[in-house]
Amino acid sequence: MPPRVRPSVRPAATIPRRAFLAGTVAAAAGACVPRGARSPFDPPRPRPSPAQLAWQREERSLFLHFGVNTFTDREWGDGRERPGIFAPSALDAAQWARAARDGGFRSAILTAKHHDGFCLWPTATTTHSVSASPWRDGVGDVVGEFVQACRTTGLEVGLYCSPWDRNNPAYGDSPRYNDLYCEQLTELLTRYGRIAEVWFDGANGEGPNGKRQEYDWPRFIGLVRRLQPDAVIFSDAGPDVRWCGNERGLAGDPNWSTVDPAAVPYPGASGDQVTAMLQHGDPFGSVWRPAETNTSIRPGWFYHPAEDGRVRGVDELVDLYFTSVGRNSKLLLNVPPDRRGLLHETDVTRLRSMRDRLASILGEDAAEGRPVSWRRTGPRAAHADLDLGRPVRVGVVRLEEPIERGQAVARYSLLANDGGGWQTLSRGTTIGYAKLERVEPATVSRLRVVIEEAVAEPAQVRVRAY
Ligand code: FUL
Repeated sequence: MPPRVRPSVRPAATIPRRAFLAGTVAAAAGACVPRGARSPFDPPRPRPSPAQLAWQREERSLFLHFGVNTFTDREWGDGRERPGIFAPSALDAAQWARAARDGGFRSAILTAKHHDGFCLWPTATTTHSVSASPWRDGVGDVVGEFVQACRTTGLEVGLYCSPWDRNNPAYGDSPRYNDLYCEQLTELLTRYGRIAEVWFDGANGEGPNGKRQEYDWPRFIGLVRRLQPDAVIFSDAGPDVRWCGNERGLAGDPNWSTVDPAAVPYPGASGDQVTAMLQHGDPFGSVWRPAETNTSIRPGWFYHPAEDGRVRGVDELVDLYFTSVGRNSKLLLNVPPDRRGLLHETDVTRLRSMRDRLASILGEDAAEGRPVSWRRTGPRAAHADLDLGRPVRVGVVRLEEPIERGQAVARYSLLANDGGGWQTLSRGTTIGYAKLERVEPATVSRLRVVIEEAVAEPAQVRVRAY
């Protein structure tokens, strides 16, 4: 039998994984990477599924928090809201979808049910839904209109259905509520065609019987797999996509798309080790579970008139792109519909300006079509040399690993040459899907990426220069 322990990933000189995760992740990510060739007995390193790959390539997804909280001015409803208060005066999901598309977003995720339990679709599982509201005379379906608008606009569809339900009398009576929740998922995943992402929040509370609800996660995940086999499932614990560990819009640096699944055993798990794993992943993790970076364009997730003057500015939105997509993650930006059922004009304008600004920064790739020479300098080290062919002013460099083959780079330097020798522009840790480096603008004619450490043989890195 081949040895079960892989000497190439557990050499005596490296820091044990627990210590690595305990707090020194950023500093240790490069330092603890083992050297030497992989054993032929090693299992292949994790790679993304086609659905995970498609999910990552969308780069930007719009999050829409909408429901009774929109009308009560709260963030968390207590479940006692009257369905009659849900009365958007001019709901137009096509406006949401256009704003997303015009902002450069390729998918959108709607809160079909938030913690208050109010369902935005006509459900057979409860009377606490749009059917009991005056909107569209009680025959409307927000989920249906949202899905239709996304299809027309060419956006992929995602749905958030909160397991925590502060309205449902069965909540806390664990098997009974799990049955009901599965019925809700079944309605959502069978009535609306293809769903690309199912978003599970880990919030968990007590029901009216004073008991804490025990969610049957394996059952929920199995159901989604059966009904929407091509969807990615998001939660703290994946299984396909993980939370990035904060709601400020900051993916980790380093950020590995591989994780140790045992470190975050269920959605809502907490602790330092959980936070570290969510933020940074694990270079030796056994599963591919990239991080999604969710944050809001406003202070709250739901619309509050008092926050109309506190919508994030364009500079901040562009920064978010750099700290999410630019750190091997995906940006899930929340833009909440208001009481009319429309995205506020300020937010729509900001989305458009964000796209324009990003297009002006990243519109022209000076490296497009230019020759790159890739040279291995060791089993886990390499150089990529890019000849720009002429002196070019460069302020942003985008590096990409071909992640369909996994993620390997743990530490690199970016160098530039203006004819007078090599100067270091920046140093970094992981690359993955994309690493965006904002550098002191300089006129250069050649760029070099020095891969100094990697956890496996690195595949040729793509370099773009703006
Ligand atoms: C959290 C929820 O409690 C918030 O209300 C919001 O939906 C956010 C995206 O997830 O866990």
